[in-house]
Amino acid sequence: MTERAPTGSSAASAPRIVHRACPTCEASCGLDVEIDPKARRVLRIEGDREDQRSQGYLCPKAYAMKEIYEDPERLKRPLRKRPDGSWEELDWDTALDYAAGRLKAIKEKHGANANGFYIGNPTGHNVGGQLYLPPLLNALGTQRSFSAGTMDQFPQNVALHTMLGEPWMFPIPDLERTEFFVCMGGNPLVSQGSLMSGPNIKKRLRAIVDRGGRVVTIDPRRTETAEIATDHVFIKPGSDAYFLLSVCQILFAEGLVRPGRLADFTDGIDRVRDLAARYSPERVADATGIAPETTRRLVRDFCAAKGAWYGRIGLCTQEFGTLASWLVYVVNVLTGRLDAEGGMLFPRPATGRSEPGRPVEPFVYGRYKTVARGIPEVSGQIPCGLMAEEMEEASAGEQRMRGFITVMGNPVLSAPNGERLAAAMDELEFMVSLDIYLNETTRHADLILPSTVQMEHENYDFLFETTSVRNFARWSPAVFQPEADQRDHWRILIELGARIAGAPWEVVDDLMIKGLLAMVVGPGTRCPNVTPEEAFEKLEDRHGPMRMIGALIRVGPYGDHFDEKSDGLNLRRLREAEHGLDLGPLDANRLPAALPIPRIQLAPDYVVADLDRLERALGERSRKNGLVLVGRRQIRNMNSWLHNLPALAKGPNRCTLILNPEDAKARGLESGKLVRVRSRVGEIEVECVVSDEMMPGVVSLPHGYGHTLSGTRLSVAKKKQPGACANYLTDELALDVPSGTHVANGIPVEVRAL
Ligand SMILES: Nc1nc2c(c(=O)[nH]1)N[C@H]1C(S)=C(S)[C@@H](COP(=O)(O)OP(=O)(O)OC[C@H]3O[C@@H](n4cnc5c(=O)[nH]c(N)nc54)[C@H](O)[C@@H]3O)O[C@H]1N2
Ligand SMILES: Nc1nc2c(c(=O)[nH]1)N[C@H]1C(S)=C(S)[C@@H](COP(=O)(O)OP(=O)(O)OC[C@H]3O[C@@H](n4cnc5c(=O)[nH]c(N)nc54)[C@H](O)[C@@H]3O)O[C@H]1N2
Ligand code: SF4
Ligand SMILES: [Mo]
Repeated sequence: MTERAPTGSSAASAPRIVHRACPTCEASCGLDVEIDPKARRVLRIEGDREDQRSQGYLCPKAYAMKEIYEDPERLKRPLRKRPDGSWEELDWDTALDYAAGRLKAIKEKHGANANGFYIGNPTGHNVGGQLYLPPLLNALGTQRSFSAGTMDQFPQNVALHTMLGEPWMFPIPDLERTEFFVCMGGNPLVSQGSLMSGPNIKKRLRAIVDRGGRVVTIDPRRTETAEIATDHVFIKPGSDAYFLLSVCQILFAEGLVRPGRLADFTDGIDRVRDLAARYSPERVADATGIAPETTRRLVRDFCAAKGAWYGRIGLCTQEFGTLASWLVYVVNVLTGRLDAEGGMLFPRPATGRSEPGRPVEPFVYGRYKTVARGIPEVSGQIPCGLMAEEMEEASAGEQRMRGFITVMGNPVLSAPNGERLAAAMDELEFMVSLDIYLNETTRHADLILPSTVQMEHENYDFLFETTSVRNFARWSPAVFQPEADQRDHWRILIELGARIAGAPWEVVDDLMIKGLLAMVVGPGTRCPNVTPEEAFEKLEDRHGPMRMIGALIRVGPYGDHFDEKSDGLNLRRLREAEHGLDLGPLDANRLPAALPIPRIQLAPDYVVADLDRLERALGERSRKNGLVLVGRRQIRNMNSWLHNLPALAKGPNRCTLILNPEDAKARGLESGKLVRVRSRVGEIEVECVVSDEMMPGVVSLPHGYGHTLSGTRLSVAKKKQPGACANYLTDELALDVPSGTHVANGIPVEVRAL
């Protein structure tokens, strides 16, 4: 439980409106949630017109929070699997003792690495989930650390870490002031903007066009975003690094390199020139499918405007994800667009995570390797698709993973080769899932620990304040008090960790906050006149994530510095701002002060080394002519987990394979036909749609479906949107080598009529 009643809970039981942010995607729209407190029902959800960030905007997924809260199949109490496969409810103490006991016994008998964990995506939407992983992970002490990151942004983390010394300081397009927005491998009209968080991206992109600017999409599919863009360029999947090198080559060859003030603190510009020299647009045209003249014109036009060049997941989860992600940043530096108005800017989160003077955390890799295949760790991550072989006795032998924890993740549907993973999970000695559904993954667990859901706990947008198109700070209240025997996610994490470590959780929690305060107040900090002890006494909450957020905010760039700045921000003021706090447009010229290292490394050795692999693949790429599969997001999905909600699952089957008319004709296919799609690892059957929105040679399929397995409690998903699982086709052995990220885009497939 949070240590605090939701705002207004003392008020009468008449229907009333609670303002809070939608937690479902990065946009963080403000909502008016009208509730009947007595009946504990949500009567209505609308966009909050007074919200400083979203001004009334919402999308159909705004209802997800209500429908999850009301879903009769959502779990509220711990479930333990009986030997016959049926489930029994447990009380929390029994469940947590049981989980901690089993994990600890495995650790003691086989060593820390005999346990492993997987962290899923909703963690990023839950402040307690982010702040309270350390007590659990430290207690486990295992190197077997997996997350959805290696199916997502991890190449960007690696590129940023090696270039800027900081993996999580993402440059964000300055949509409000840019005149020329290049969007590669992202479909913000549907994803609502990722690492470019802001409500109503459609309006923001339209505004660029309306003020005479250009929006250019570069994607193997003519996406929803392309429909409102001024230009669309088809590109062959996985070839972005060649294309971006040719962009660099043109910049140097045509004298367009103008880093401006960045030149004063950037190393490696000449090295980039030398590396790019051989990649003329003519040389890479076969590999990319882009005519040299198109590239040249694009580069010249971009340089003539205040442009921002952006790449997202289509550039990450591909064969050369790190190179492509790196090169996007390189183009922004060479053209002086990084850290410049209208270009790519760095947010200034209220919790102070991009302030000057942070310690350097060096980029590390290769300290240990996976057992089965010897794949090196990168910054503590190993590719999530390799979980299966690390569990299998046949692959990892005596050193296999025996205990396993999933935290808000559904890797059977979300990670590569889900069928192999599902089978491997049954070899585990013990598996516990922190999850609210009995789904394709958690059905393999021995124990499920379900947290409260967003309607039942407060939240702070801790991740998205670092990825937003405007600076903002947003606290959200709990709308309903949870039932007495429900647990917040952070409490489950810390109680489990504390039990494994053998300490009371309250003690662990106090140690965490005291450790934090010792770093952020006192001599040599921005709050030199406050001692950690004084600061501790001044914190508003007694326990939990908001106590930590309160501390960070008070010492942050807008903070009250523990009462030294009378109009500064603190937790009380944050909580009073029921429509959120807009903290202004992103600032330019934050570098180099905001970097933990003195100079930008434009050509880091670690990343550059992968150019050999890229060069070797060039000849091969030009010769390839089979079909390749790419992913697609849809407005009513969020990865795998909204399909059990009636409002979002209704309508016709959405799990369709889109292919180009030429490719359809060659296979005798037309829209509505069932097809069999086969890859190295598996095959699925789906309905096809024929459309010239696809580039010839490329087919597109959404992920997160495949709700056909037995033993789950997802009756709506099973009935309304079962679909088939794209990740039964994703090859877990295909990796972007420098980051260990999987290739979800550009998978060779065969498609045949059924
Ligand atoms: N082929 C292909 N695969 C992909 C992608 C792709 O583009 N193509 N995208 C990848 C990306 S970017 C991502 S981020 C991953 C996502 O991968 P995952 O995070 O593994 O998958 P999700 O479907 O987001 O699963 C979320 C889980 O969290 C649970 N959950 C939701 N809310 C709560 C809550 O409040 N409390 C608790 N305890 N549990 C909750 C849900 O029940 C579900 O089991 O998928 C990746 N997989
Ligand atoms: N509605 C909805 N919104 C979501 C999600 C969701 O599931 N549903 N998921 C959330 C999550 S977890 C994430 S990470 C973000 C992702 O946000 P986005 O990155 O915007 O995700 P997508 O919509 O999958 O867009 C990826 C695009 O890359 C293209 N592409 C594929 N391969 C290549 C390639 O090799 N090169 C290029 N240039 N393009 C390529 C695809 O055709 C697709 O249009 O979205 C978030 N928002
Ligand atoms: S755009 Fe995202 S944050 Fe806004 S209502 Fe839709 S799901 Fe919620
Ligand atoms: Mo993601």
